[in-house]
Amino acid sequence: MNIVRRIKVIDSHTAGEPTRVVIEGIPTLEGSTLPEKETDFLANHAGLAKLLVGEPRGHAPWHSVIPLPPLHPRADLSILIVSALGSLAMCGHALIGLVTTFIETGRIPVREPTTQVVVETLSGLVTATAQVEGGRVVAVTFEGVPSWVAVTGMEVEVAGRLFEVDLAYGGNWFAMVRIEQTGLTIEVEEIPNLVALGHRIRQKVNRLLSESSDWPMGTPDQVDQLLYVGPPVSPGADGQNLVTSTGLGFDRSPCGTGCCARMAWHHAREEMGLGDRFVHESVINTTFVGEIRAVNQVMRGGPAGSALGWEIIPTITGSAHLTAFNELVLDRHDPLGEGFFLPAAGGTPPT
Ligand code: PYC
Repeated sequence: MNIVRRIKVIDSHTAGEPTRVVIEGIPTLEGSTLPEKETDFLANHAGLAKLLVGEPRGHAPWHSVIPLPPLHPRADLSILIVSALGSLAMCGHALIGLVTTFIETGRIPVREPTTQVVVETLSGLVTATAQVEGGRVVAVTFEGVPSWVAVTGMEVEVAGRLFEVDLAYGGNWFAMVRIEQTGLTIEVEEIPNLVALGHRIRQKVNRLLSESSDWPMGTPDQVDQLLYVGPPVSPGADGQNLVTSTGLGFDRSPCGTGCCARMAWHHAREEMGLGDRFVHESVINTTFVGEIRAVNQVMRGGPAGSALGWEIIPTITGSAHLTAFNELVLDRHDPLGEGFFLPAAGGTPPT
């Protein structure tokens, strides 16, 4: 027998971005808390991330969810999320994919018209509410983690051009860049240029972050993802997002945690307030609907009395669709073993 590992998964996409939910075949992870399980996964089973999402079984944008029995008293289940970026604290599109997969395949008790699931992620507890009609999940709304802006007006120079970058958190950290600054537009033809430019801007941002310890409290040591903030393109949309990173290339969806960060950013700029909704559009014109559900006056790094540094509690609504019931296998003679990651391709940034 040449097959030495078998992993059953269910694949789906959320607004175009793929998610692979593990159903069977992952070894039991040591530890009694989610961070302990993550530590064991990274120390002893890191190759599985490549097998789950790397090539040739996946490719750059794939994210895999590893569901675990609940490790928190208020959770229905706990999850690890892995991608080419490693272990992710939170991922909105993957959460929507997970909830849709579990409900539509009968893995959690279904209640119509709404089913609520509390999921423990490495970024905290996330409550998701699925709208269910005749067993089909029409949409999933999740309440994001407290989202906020740490830094505004960071100036970085790339190829003789100056870019103003802000850093915002929405479950993951994003370097926020207004697309107008780039001379490009968010569209499929420009993706290689935007990925390459995003990479160079992030390199400069990360250098600045590492060179000083004077950044406001809570500022990350580095950012893996960059969000281009664009104006809307389609009727009914309020703005377009393109998230790029070295490992994942670009997000086909508007990016759930990116939407949370973007709404915190608009709130800090006094462009959105409590109760406001925002239709986020992706580069392929799929949408997530965001809302500012609450605003907490928790000053985090910004000057007192300013909206900067306050945190918002966002919600994001989106839909996922199942695409495959799969069994991944590992052939012990395969020279590429458990798989591999390649850097996302990018073109030449504009000069
Ligand atoms: O939807 O939050 C998201 C996400 C993060 C990385 C890729 N997608």
